[in-house]
This record gives sequence, structure tokens and C-alpha cells, in this order.
Amino acid sequence: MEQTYIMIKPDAVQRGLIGEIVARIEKRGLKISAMKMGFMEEDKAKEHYKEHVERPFFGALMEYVTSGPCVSMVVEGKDAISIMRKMNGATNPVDALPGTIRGDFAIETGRNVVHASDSPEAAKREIAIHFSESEIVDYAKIDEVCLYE
Ligand code: IDP
Repeated sequence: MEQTYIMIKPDAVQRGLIGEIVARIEKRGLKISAMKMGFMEEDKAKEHYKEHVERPFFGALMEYVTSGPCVSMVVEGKDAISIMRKMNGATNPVDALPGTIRGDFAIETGRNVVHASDSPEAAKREIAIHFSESEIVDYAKIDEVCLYE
């Protein structure tokens, strides 16, 4: 099973989209192994997005992700990283297909509602930034016998 880091960004929290996004993740069959809400600390935001530090939008991105509370999750399942990236849709919502979270709920890249890790390395790194090991809950879900061959 794979784990991935998911963030419901501050714009989505303000717009009342937490339930909608969590429902999509649950209905798809992925397991929520950790979840918390809070303001992302500036040093964690910088560490999380460090690959973009030289980009012109970095300052705006820091302001955006620390502007209000966000919801952080560890989401688990077979191919969870790839599934969540596809569920989120393209980074620029203009290119995100209808049926994806960004394709249904976002208009601009700088307010694109959700984050999902883009590789196993990124997932490991991002989970470690936002969660301690003791915050990640190890449990079995009864629906696994129906979801997996
Ligand atoms: P991702 O979130 O789909 O993985 P990345 O390219 O890693 O996309 O970019 C990280 C985040 O930085 C985006 O989700 C978006 O919030 C922000 N971002 C990326 N490119 C731009 C831009 O050109 N303008 C404003 N914000 C951007």
C-alpha cells in the first residue's frame, strides 16, 4: 500500500469544500490514515514547496498556503499517489478535466484548492514535514475485502 500527503488548501476550507473533497477520497476507496486542521507554519510551507523557491510565484504561494487554516491528510491505498494526482486534476484548473477536484471547483492556478504528492519520494518527504509517526493511524478497513482482488 502507498501513502500520499494531501492538503485541502485554505481557499477550499473557506469555500466549505472540506466535506466534498474528503467524501471523494473516501468514496474512491482510499483510506484516511491521518487528518488534522490548522494554519500551516511558515517554515513548514517553505520546506514543503522548497523546489519552487526560485519561481516568481513563490512569495504569493507562501501567502496563499499560510493565509488560513488548511486540512492535512495522509491518504493510503494501492497506487494512492497516482490516483490522488488524477483525482486532483491538472495544476492549472483551466486544463483540469471536469470530474476532477480542480476541474469542478477551481479557476486559477494560484487558488487550485488541493495538493497531492507527485511521487513516492515526495510523499515520504511531505508526510514527514506535516505529521509525526504517532499521528498516523495504522488500522484495517472492512471495505478492503471488496476493493482489492
Ligand atoms: P501541483 O500542486 O499540481 O503539484 P506544482 O507545479 O508543484 O503543482 O506547483 C505547486 C503549487 O504552486 C500549485 O499547486 C499552485 O498552488 C502554485 N503554482 C504553481 N504554478 C503557479 C503559477 O504559475 N502561478 C501561481 N501559483 C502557481
